[in-house]
Amino acid sequence: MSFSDQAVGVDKRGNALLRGVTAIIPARNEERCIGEIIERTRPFCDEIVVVDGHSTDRTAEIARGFGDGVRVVTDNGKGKGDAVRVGAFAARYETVVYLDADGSHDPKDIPALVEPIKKGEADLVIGSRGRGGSDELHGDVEKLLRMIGSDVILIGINLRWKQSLTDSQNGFRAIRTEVMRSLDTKENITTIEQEMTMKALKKGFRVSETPTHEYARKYGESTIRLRRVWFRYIYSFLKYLI
Ligand SMILES: Nc1nc2c(ncn2[C@@H]2O[C@H](COP(=O)(O)OP(=O)(O)O)[C@@H](O)[C@H]2O)c(=O)[nH]1
Ligand SMILES: [Mg+2]
Repeated sequence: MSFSDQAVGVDKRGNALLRGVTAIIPARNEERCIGEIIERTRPFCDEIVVVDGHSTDRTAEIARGFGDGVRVVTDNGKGKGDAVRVGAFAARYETVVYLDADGSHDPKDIPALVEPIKKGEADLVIGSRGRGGSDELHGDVEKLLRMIGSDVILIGINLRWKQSLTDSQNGFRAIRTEVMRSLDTKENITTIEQEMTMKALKKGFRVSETPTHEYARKYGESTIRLRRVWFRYIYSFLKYLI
């Protein structure tokens, strides 16, 4: 039995929206949260693929313990972007939805992300923190610099492809599996999200967004260090802009 047989996610008219959805959860050393995230995600998809980033804790073991409907694959040890790509090729259903293993994303938002794809109105749907709010984007100098950088990139994307997006970076997003596979993504770190957004637009796919709230990571710390990645954000932005 797939999870969607017991799905609780339905649209306003009571139609099940969730058939054909693989939830992909990149996870590295998230043993404290991964079980809860899997549990909360199962009602909203047919299968879950946990992409383990060579965790040294019990992340993979906990995920495997769920058995049927939860598969664990291992990334190539290059970063979250690589994990996102590996997940897309491991998926068995026609729509994939990405969410983090740290409690930042609420699985209850999955139906809203998937709905425009199921209706044939979009190929990529980004969860917008601009419209849904974030507990992680504001409050210190590093976050301010991150905000400024991501806004500059966002404005560039909107101008280049005549869009009115409010978030080009959020990892919480749904995309048609074959579209994701066709984008030929190259980024190995979190620059994968802007690459995915830009390449989808460049290839003429329909990109839309839906408000989703970003919660503070439940345990531990973000692995992203601005001083190590800022150059890659600017370089890859310019590279895919042309
Ligand atoms: N498979 C895999 N997952 C990763 C890797 N790096 C981060 N993640 C996961 O990607 C998600 C987002 O990472 P996080 O450090 O919270 O980044 P932030 O939310 O942008 O601050 C979390 O679920 C992490 O466990 C990696 O190298 N491989
Ligand atoms: Mg996080």
